[in-house]
Parts: sequence; structure tokens; C-alpha cells
Amino acid sequence: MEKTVRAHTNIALIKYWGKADSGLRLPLMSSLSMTIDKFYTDTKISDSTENQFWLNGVKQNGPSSNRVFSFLKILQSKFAVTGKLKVESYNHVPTAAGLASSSSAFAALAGAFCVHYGINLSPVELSRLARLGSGSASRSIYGGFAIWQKGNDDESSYAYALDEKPDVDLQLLVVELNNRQKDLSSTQGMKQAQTSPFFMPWIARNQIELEQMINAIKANDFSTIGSLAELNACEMHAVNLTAQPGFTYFEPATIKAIKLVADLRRLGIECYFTIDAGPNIKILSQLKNVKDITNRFVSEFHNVNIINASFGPGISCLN
Ligand code: 2P0
Repeated sequence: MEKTVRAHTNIALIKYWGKADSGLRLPLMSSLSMTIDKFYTDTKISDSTENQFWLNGVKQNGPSSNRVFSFLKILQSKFAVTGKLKVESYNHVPTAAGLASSSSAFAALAGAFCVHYGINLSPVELSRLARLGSGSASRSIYGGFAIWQKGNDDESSYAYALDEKPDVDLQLLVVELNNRQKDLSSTQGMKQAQTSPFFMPWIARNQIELEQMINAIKANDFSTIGSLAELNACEMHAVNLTAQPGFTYFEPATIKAIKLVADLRRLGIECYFTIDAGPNIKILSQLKNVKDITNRFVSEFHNVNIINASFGPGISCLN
């Protein structure tokens, strides 16, 4: 029986937002993420008479299927293997749109490919493969905290585990404000961001920001982890606003949520935010404050969906 591979989504605390080489997906900066327990992708690959991609039980045509098979074609030629494939994936995310992530999708796909062809790779080698499908997928090989070192070629650009089972009290409240499909993909957004006059100064700060975050994690220092993550996210969104032409993923509800986090902090409820390529906000908090933060968001927003996530595991084979 074909085996299912599970990979969890990760959320970057130090963001990947720019490529040095788009074919090889070599990034312009190193990034650091937290793999989360609540969102994941299960993928199984079997032999078939035609290439087909099924997502959540529905056969896909068009861009998503093309992206899956152009990735698999690269892997087939890399390992000199052939054959038509049926790919079956289930995305375990709260809704169909908005929070789905390519990080778990391409990590699970790279893993399922290796299982299907009986290819045994180290985590670092698997991370390099996943990177070719989607940059952030390189980090979803690991649980806990992972670092994707930018490197300077295919060989040296991969993720490794910083701490797979951290004992820091860090909760991630994923606040779903809007589940509309985003207008600008991450791939396009990060390309346009490079036209900002603040892009290069931001990149110049990457190493120091990364070191500060690593030190904060090693010291179990929630306040510093949170402030550094919030600063880094604001820097990413500042380069979007100042790109030529400028753009933003923020919606009015995003701004309201940012102000609410600042209000909560003023009230002594310590929390911080990070935001990715979409309008939703992720709040970093400690267990003791989850209830107060959730209640406040529920009372300020209509129909808000909040998922309390924490650390998730690395990639695994289910059966
Ligand atoms: C990250 N994001 O580090 C950043 C922060 C979104 C904002 O990685 O073009 O889907 O496939 O390599 O990995 C989303 O970008 O981009 C992303 P591609 P990817 O998590």
C-alpha cells in the first residue's frame, strides 16, 4: 500500500521575502520559523496511467496541478526515475482559502516522492528538495524552530532544526479575519518588494536579526522573541508599502487587529503579532493570556475564527 506523508505548516518569525535565484529558489536572506501543530498536509503518491493531482478529494486542473507536476518533473530528472503519477493531498487547514500554505504542501510532496521511489535522504537533503517546490517548504521538514540558511547555491541553501522540542511557552493564535483569496501571490509580492529603497537596508539587517532571535529562543525569552518577530514582520510589510509601485496585504481589519495587540499590551496582556502574505494576523502569546486575548478579539470582530496553535512536529510517514 502507498504510504501517506504528513508535513506541518510553519510560520516565519524572521521572514523569507526575496529570491537571489528564482529557478533554484535561493533566498536573499536566512529565515527562522515555528512549525505549528494545527495545520498540515497529507500526501500520497501512486503509479498511474496519467499525471493527476487530487486536492481534498477534488481533481485539480490548471495552475495548481501544473506547479505540482513541474516540481515532480524536476525531482524525477534529478533522481533519473520515470513514470506517470497520481498525487492525492489533503490540506488540514481551517477553511478552504486564506491560510492554506505552500510550506506543508511542498514538504509533504517532496517526502511522498521519496517514499514512492524508495529514495532515502537525510533531513537536510529533503529540505533542499522541498525548497525547489516552495521556499518556505524547506523549513517544514522539522518540528519546533527551524532555520533556513540562505546559502549561495543549491547545495548550501537548506533548513536545519534549531530546537525540535522547545520548552518555551509560546502560543500562536491564528486569527482569521478574511478568507478571501489574495490578489498578489507570495512569489510575485516578494519580487515586487525588491524595488523598495528600504529592501537592501532591510537585507543588511538579516544576520543580526537572526542572531538576536536565536539568542532569545535559547534564553526562553518570550518578550524578546515576540518583539523581534513583530519588528521583522513590520519591516517586510514596510518594504511592500514602499515598493515601486507600492502595495499591501493589509485590509482595514488587519490595521484594527494591529491596534488591538498594542492596546492589549498597554493593559499588561503581553502579546505580539506577525503577518504573512495576506490580511490575517498571527498573535504570539503565552498560555496564561490566551483566554483574555481570544475574548477581546471575539468581542471586537464579527465572525472571527481563532485557532490556538503551538509547536508541531517535523515531517513523518503515517503508515
Ligand atoms: C515566509 N512567506 O518566510 C514568508 C513570509 C510569506 C511571508 O515564504 O515563491 O510560498 O514558493 O518560494 O514559500 C511564502 O512564500 O514562496 C513565504 P515561493 P513561498 O514564510
